Formats: sequence, C-alpha cells, structure tokens
Amino acid sequence: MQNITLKVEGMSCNHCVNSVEGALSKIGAAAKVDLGSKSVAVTFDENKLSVETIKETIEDQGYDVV
Ligand SMILES: [Cu+2]
Repeated sequence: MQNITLKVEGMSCNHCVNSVEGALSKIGAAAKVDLGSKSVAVTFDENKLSVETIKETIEDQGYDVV
C-alpha cells in the first residue's frame, strides 16, 4: 500500500468531503479529507491504482489538485 497527501483546491464543506472521499472509495482508495489544510490523504494499492488515476478522480468531482 502507498500513502500520498494531495493539495486540493475548492473543497469547502462536508458535501465536498463526502464527494471526494466517496469517489475515491468507489475506485478502491481510502481517503481522508482535511478541510483545514485543504489536503486529501489517500491510501491505495499501487498495483491497482496510479497517482494519476487518483488525481483524475478528484478532478472529476470538480476540484483542483494543485
Ligand atoms: Cu462543499
């Protein structure tokens, strides 16, 4: 398993948290959003998912990975 922390712009409330965490959960990644630091900690299996896929999944929800 691999752990990464991404900076994400645009998340402002619990709806955003649920959108990001839910979308990542659907592709098999465990995510924890921290609104205070505008970051998302993601744990995933690097044999099944790439960082690029995770970034795209977050951006598909309407947020910007910076
Ligand atoms: Cu929101």
